[in-house]
Amino acid sequence: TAAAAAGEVSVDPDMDAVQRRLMFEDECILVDEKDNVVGHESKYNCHLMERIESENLLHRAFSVFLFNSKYELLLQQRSATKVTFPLVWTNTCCSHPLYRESELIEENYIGVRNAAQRKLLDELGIPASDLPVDQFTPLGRILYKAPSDGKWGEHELDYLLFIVRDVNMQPNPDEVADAKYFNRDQLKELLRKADGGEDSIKLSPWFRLVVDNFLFRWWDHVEKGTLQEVGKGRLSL
Ligand code: DMA
Ligand code: MN
Repeated sequence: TAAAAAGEVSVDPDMDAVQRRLMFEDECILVDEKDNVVGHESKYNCHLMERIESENLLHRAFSVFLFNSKYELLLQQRSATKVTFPLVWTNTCCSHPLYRESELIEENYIGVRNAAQRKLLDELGIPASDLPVDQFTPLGRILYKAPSDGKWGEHELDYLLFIVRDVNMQPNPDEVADAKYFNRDQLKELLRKADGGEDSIKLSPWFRLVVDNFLFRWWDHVEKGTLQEVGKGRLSL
């Protein structure tokens, strides 16, 4: 309603209008630590540290890692207007499956695949026709909690989806400040810069978790075409 919208504006006067709209329009899926759906809540409330701590709110998310046919990984730098983790470098695309029929389907990970296809178009302008949903390989999911600043943060059960595909893209400046393909050496250079505090390069906490625990091993499987073997029977990390 208009009154609610006015209230929302006065609470966070500096929030970017596009991001504000998504904060209230997007309804995230609340889960327990075993990924059973236990409810739903606005994106806004799901990312308020106070609500996360007081109600132990945990929501379902996904992280896409897209490689081209040269086996380079597409990374993005989040836009300056993102409410959580502005300007950090991270994997290709992250977001949340929403509390709607098409994105709640658990069979064969169809819900998270549909959400991934939706957000790769929204954030990077990659046409859905370049991203058949059956091409996403789910490799696991991670549970993590990470504050962004004092007020905002993440507490997610995050599905990791890998895909090898040459795509067209047209990044959306509301979401993405920069997008670039990295080979292994270029990524290692980025990690060195981030670790050295150089060039004010910051990485997202969830990307860092994946880099430190899985990424380079899984990259071998990307190159060998054996990603299916990684996924087998171990979708809980
Ligand atoms: C949320 O990403 C998901 C993860 C894995 C951090 P996000 O903040 O980019 O979500 P959205 O794109 O919906 O704002
Ligand atoms: Mn989230």
